[in-house]
Amino acid sequence: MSNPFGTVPPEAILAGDATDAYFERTRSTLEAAGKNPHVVAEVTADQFPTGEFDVFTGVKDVATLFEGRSVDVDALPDGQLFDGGPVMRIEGPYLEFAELETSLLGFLSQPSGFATAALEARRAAPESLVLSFGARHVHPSIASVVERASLLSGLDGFSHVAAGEILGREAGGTMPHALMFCFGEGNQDEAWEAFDGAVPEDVPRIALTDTFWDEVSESLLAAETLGDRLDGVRIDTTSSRRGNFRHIIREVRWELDAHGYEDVDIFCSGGIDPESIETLRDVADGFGVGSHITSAPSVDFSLDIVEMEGEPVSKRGKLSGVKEVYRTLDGGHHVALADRDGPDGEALLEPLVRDGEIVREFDLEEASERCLADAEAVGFRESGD
Ligand code: PCP
Repeated sequence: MSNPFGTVPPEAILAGDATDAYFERTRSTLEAAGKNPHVVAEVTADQFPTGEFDVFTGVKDVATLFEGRSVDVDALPDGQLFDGGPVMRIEGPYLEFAELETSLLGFLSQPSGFATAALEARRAAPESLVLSFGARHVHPSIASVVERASLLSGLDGFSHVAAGEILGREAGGTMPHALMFCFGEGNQDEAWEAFDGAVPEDVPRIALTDTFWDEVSESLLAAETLGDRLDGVRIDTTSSRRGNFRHIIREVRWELDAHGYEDVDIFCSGGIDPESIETLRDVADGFGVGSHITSAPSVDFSLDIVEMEGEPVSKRGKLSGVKEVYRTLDGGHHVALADRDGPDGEALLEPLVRDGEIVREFDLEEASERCLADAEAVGFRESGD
């Protein structure tokens, strides 16, 4: 099939063509010089712990990248948190993987950034429904990367349909403002009734109630229109009209309760971030989070050779020698030389590839459980309570 969107195809990535040109020059030079040293390289963001943890993911794609290459790779498990030191170690002849550096860092950096931001949202309201709504902010070819990172970090669901097919999970969602406009102002009840009549029974009846009138009026109208069939209202008030958003949500809750609609939940979306989730979590039942996740900075991973033909080496400012990282008993992250005694705790780097063969299995649910348990262990962005 042709590639109308100009994205780099999987074959180019696997072949090592998705690389920076200087790696191709390096290959030419080393081959001309008859050099192909045995090296150990490590992927690291910060050399020493900084006090800020990030979530590690993308490791499954890196395993696929290295399949069939004569190297050994060790890495943190998918979903593990880290704070300094290596997240991955590659050992073998340098020319077995020189050109892969660009793609392997890309496979790790952006998804780990998405997952870290999603975990911030998750931890801001552990008891609330939190959904990923941000697929529209990224190139569609990586929407599944956003949604997978969101699930890894414990979000309850996501909106992107094709990502759902890839991940084996159904996308969620109810209605956009476009649907409300198609029925028009004054006909909101018709829009919600038509929706209720048209979509499958297992789709929650969440009415969008901020389009034409104030949020209280539309929410009460939705409740009167659908009665017991209404599960909730979604309020996506544009930021310029928000004033005090917490007050608006409390007012909607009050009036729904006052009119006997205590069972109608309130969902918030539009510019929702961990701070607003913390502010709203006691008055709203759920949140749709988009740009906070999709605008997350990539984790600034780099790959460095730390051992050359058995001897420790490093660039200035980096740390030489093969390292191990540990989760200490008090939830700390410790970096040490791998051939020395480590602290009390768990060594975190595990075999991923052995002589070109993938030696690990990947399970998203298991990785998500690991992520949430480790977030608890290290006190990741503890929320105010
Ligand atoms: C919601 C919101 C943002 C979307 C979700 C992502 O869309 O207005 O555009 O949230 P973010 O602000 O956290 O990135 P809808 O209300 O469904 O948008 P529409 O106006 O298309 O109905």
